[in-house]
Amino acid sequence: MAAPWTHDAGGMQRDPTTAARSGVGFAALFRASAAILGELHVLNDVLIAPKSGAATAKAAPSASRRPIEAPPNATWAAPAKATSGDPVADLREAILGKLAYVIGKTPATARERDWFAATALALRDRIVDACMDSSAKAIPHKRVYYLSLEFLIGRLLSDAMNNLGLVETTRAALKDLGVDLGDVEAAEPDAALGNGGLGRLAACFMESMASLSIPAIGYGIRYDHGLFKQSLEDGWQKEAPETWLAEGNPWEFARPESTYTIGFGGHVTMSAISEGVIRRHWQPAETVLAVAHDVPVVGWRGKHVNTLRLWKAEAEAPVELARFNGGDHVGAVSARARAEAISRVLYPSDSSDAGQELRLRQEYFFTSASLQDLVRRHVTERGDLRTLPDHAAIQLNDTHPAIAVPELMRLLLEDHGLVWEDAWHITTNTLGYTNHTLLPEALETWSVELMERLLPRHMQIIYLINWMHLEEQGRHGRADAAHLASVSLIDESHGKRVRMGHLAFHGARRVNGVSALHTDLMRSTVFKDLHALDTDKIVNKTNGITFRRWLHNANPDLTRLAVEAVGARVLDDPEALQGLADYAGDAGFQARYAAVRRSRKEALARIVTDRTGISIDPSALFDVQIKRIHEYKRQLLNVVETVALYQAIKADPNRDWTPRVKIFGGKAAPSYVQAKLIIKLACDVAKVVNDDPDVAGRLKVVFLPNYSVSLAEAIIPAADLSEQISTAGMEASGTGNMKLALNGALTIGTLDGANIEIRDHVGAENIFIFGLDAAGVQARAAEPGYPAKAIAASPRLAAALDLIGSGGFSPDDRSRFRPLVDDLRHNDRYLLTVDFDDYWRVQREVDDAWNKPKAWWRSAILNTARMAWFSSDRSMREYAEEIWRVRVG
Ligand code: 26V
Repeated sequence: MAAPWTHDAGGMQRDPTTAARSGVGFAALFRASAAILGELHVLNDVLIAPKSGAATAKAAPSASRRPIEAPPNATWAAPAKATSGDPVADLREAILGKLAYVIGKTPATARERDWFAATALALRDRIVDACMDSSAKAIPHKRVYYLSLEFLIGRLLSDAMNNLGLVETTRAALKDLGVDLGDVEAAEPDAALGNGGLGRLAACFMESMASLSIPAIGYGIRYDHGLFKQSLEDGWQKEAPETWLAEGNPWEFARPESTYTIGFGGHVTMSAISEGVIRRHWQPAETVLAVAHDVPVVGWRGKHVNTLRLWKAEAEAPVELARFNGGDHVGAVSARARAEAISRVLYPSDSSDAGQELRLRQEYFFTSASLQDLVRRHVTERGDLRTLPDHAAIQLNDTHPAIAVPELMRLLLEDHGLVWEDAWHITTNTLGYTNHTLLPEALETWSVELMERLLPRHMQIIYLINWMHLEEQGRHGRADAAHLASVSLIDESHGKRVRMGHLAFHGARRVNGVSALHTDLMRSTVFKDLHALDTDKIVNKTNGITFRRWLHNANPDLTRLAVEAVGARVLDDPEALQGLADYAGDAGFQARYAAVRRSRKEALARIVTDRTGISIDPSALFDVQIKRIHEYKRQLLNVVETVALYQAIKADPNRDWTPRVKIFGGKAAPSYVQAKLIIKLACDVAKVVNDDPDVAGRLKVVFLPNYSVSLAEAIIPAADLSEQISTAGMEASGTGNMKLALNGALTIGTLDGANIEIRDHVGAENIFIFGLDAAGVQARAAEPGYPAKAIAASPRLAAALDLIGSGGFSPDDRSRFRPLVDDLRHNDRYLLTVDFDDYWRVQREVDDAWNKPKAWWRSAILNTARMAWFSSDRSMREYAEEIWRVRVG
């Protein structure tokens, strides 16, 4: 039966191809997408992958929570239709109308999911009204275009309600209908269109740009399947497909009228257009359509609405009639499957899938569609493409859209007839590039062979750009081979590969790092020689987080406390949080602050019991490490310290140990074997520790499965201690560190990424810093045999490693964790062994500090008070002024 709401303009879209319904597992889903491209020559239940040739160019419920009290007259969103004068009644009627006429249900038959959709649709109308108001204004002088392969949005309902000032109105309207707002919120699936920090940053930036009234469009991919669902089977991570679109997406508007053709493969022809002037034309062998789907992003107080435009891949001809009529029914739809594979699934890791053709297709697909869209808009609005840099700032979120450099050149040269010099001037004055990692294995490169096959015209343009770039070096007397090899856009050291970071760097007007340390390291390491050519190009833009989501929505009780203490202006101006410092030592305020924490910890304890069966004591110290599982983030350091603590408690059970609950959450890339083994170790340690009566009441270990934005919103307000323990120099910034500190968790961390700036803001006495700094890491890593020396010097570390390595936590498979321990003993690239003793020492300082509640809560309050600078509003203002040169407000 067709869905009752089938495709009305602006209505919900039902996606018929969810893996859930077909029962395809995550790995199979992924294989199927790749196989369609001929990358994996396997038989699968979707299609028979072409053998060769065809792949070539030819062819968690939110924590129960009360909202912050709406200030008087807080309904700042205009109602959608003629009003009765009663906002609650109006919204109630609007929700009922959506339920009946769009969802096709009665209140008696509606499920929570239906109420969610009806509520979202009713609120979307209000957003549209606000949007019509803001778009009725003149064409903005300049727009920001934020190109990102990832937007880790999470749920949108509470953001929308809060920014429209409609939390209480919605609650009351639903209550009239016998429906609980909390249940409705919990029915919204997370839009998990990102892996971690980079994708969440893009979502925070979109919210901040809307709140600051910076005209902006975010461009990305509308993946059918976001980041995989993680379950733990006997402690082993298992992946299942995520199906956020299974019941449609009430926030989005399909825009079939904004469809672009994206080419792949083929060849390049030449024509002489006048004496001595040759034009090249790309003749793609294959084309795919990019169809726009818009999600409105409403800013604080509903004053401004921006758009997140996500592209869906579709085939030009869903069925090839000639083949179908010839009896080749499967072949007749193969092009369709191949086209749609592009927006089928988010790549679930940062580097382990490097080099896969489908990934490059995704990158080019969304970059080309976005550039075609913004070029068309500019031509419509302004006529002359030479003024593009005055009216558009295009930000590349990492190198994923770096193909924008040759693509914008191609559009300007081929489609718009500009000469090279003008096209290059426009390109290099419009693009900005943000780098998010310096880890060598994470820096994108593409083989020249693949680029030539998939994007032959772009490869020609890249060669030409590179030729001019290297010529320029010669003119400045820098033609030595080592220098040229270092700045070249092509790495020739192991086969020919295009360095996407170099390409983005060279094509951008400004290049930025995401914390002060990271930016310094960009200048002194990976981009050293490129930096020397133009020392103004690299700038720092320390990351930020949106306080609307990470304080106001995630922790309404704490927000209410802040409003009561320093006034409602704290909702508009995070700097007002500074006023809390006056109360940091006040016993009454401390008690209220601690009570808020206590209630969040009780809520989290319920979630933990629900999902893992483990019961935890809310009066214990909640020690939290939540982030992707990566060796450089050193979850293993935390687990080894847990084991050492376990041994210490057992050896001296009568000491006055500080009760702790170690809480872990995070996903490992499906193919990242070591990371998955670390999860298994954490789970195996948890089993032994939690079952041991000798440590009962002192130590518990929890690994919460399926970490997500929604789960983060429940964990962060409940955290006492925030683990930010990456090897110094390796975490570009971190943003979880900011969310936790803002909510009053004290940080235990290394001098890495934004931790350094957090220390500078909250004060060295309100943070626990340990370990080597980035320079120390560099020096120590150069000393041969450092792990063996460190282990020999630390009996505590040696004992913990012995217990893990000898099967103390894996009696069923005693050698299970040998690979982890052997790697630490002989390799230890992340210097865990070197930092261990200092980490242990500072953890014991944490224990002592926890036992001095007055000082602890003072520090916690000062953390909240002094984190204002880490608002993504501040980041966005800095980008606007120094990179985009666009007006704020
Ligand atoms: C990390 C790793 C770790 C080792 C294996 C290969 C690999 C590949 C990629 C990455 C990170 C990819 C880019 C990224 O997500 N960077 C994150 O960006 C955040 C927002 O700027 C920042 O806060 C994080 O520190 C940074 O890791």
